[in-house]
Amino acid sequence: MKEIMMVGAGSVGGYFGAHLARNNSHVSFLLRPKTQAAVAKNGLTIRSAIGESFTVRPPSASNPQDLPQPDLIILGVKAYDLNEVMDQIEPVLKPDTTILTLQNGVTIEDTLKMRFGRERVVGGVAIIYSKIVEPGVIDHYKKGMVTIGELMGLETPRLLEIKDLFKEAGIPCFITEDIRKAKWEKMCWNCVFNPLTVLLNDHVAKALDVPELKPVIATIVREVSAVAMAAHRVPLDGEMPEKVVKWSQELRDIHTSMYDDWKAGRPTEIDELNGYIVKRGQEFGVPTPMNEMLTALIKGLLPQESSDEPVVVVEGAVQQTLRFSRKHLSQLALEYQISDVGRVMPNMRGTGVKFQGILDVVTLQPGVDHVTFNSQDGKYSACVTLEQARKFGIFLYEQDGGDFPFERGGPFRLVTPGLGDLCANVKQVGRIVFSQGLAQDTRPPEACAEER
Ligand SMILES: Nc1nc2c(c(=O)[nH]1)N[C@H]1C(S)=C(S)[C@@H](COP(=O)(O)O)O[C@H]1N2
Ligand SMILES: [Mo]
Repeated sequence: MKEIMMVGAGSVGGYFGAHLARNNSHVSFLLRPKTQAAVAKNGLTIRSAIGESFTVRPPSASNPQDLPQPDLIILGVKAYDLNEVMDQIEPVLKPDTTILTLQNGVTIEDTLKMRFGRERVVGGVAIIYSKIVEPGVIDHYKKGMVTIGELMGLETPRLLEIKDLFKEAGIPCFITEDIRKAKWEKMCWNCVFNPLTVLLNDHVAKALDVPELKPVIATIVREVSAVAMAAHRVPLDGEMPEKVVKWSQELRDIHTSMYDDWKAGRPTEIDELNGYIVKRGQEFGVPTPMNEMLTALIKGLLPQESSDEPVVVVEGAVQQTLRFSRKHLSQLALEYQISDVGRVMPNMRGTGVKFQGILDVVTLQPGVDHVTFNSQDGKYSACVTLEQARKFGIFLYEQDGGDFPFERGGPFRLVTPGLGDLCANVKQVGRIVFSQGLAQDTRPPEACAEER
């Protein structure tokens, strides 16, 4: 296994991939364009709280054809990205390329097997706590080991080879004869602590320390175990609820990957975790009310936008934080839509909506009289009165049926024709914050003339 292709440089792919690449120039990375650009420019950096911090500069590409044809592919991306990744790697598989997955979820190995054949697939479980700080930079907090196994349970030469690769990289790697059971045991833990940390908005410890949650945790695990047996013929230990709690003691102060995804506004793996338990439970007549409730609550809690879709957040003195995507803005009342902003602002081109249209949707708290438009990077803000915003504000969100271009101040730009201050035309608006009284304003003291 000479050429190794790591897919993904997130908390899992980034951490393990960086270690593998450290002393092995044959480790390359298949990445999304944004991450690829960052890794190509600055390398891939691990900042570890418990081990070494380092940067590697591995070959990377967002098209697998641009990388050496792999003997081993390691999947370190989120479970929900599997389909896209399978399409990407298919054309570069050699007859004997092995695919190792380190992803969460108990169906990945089967999905890979159906698509590429059993002989290609090696199952894996990663035990790690790390998170993406920004593309190409991973913070590592705890653990960092893998368990791998053949679907048929044998200890094959390729397993030993993979184990050696990890060993040379300083990553503890264990071989198991029962990779399905290992995956289901992690599934139990994930189905408990991923949703609970999100719903409690806190660390694992919080879930462990509320006495009323003890029986809830046990019920979640028992439902997962029942589905493992009914749908997959994987018998789990009767003591799993106690085991799950025991494993968690040393992870008390962590959040979970679902918590991090949720906080970062990314999609979560709920469909592959509790949602999967519910779905299979229904098929096999296994009641899973607790997992059903968790799935529903997580889905209800999350913004439904995908991570790549730009949104502007509306918050501050409002009853409820709101997020507007381009689609949401285009669906605001027709009477407020400005299909051609050039008519009111001759040097501008694009589609916008009067700020009044956004105001109609937001429920303000009593006394609100100002609103601040903050740029995404937090460096520029303009605070105007509610009346000024209502009267003059136009929020640009589209040009030629696509995103409003970044160079022109997109994806969202405020313009205020008639206000008499060009400096109030905030580019790349990321947050709109309502307040009583003045708030942050970085506009230059001398107003720039409106007409040029
Ligand atoms: N995000 C952001 N928006 C901004 C600024 C800025 O520095 N950052 N400058 C402001 C100022 S002072 C002016 S005069 C106008 C200039 O807009 P223009 O580049 O389209 O002429 O943008 C305003 N919006
Ligand atoms: Mo300005």
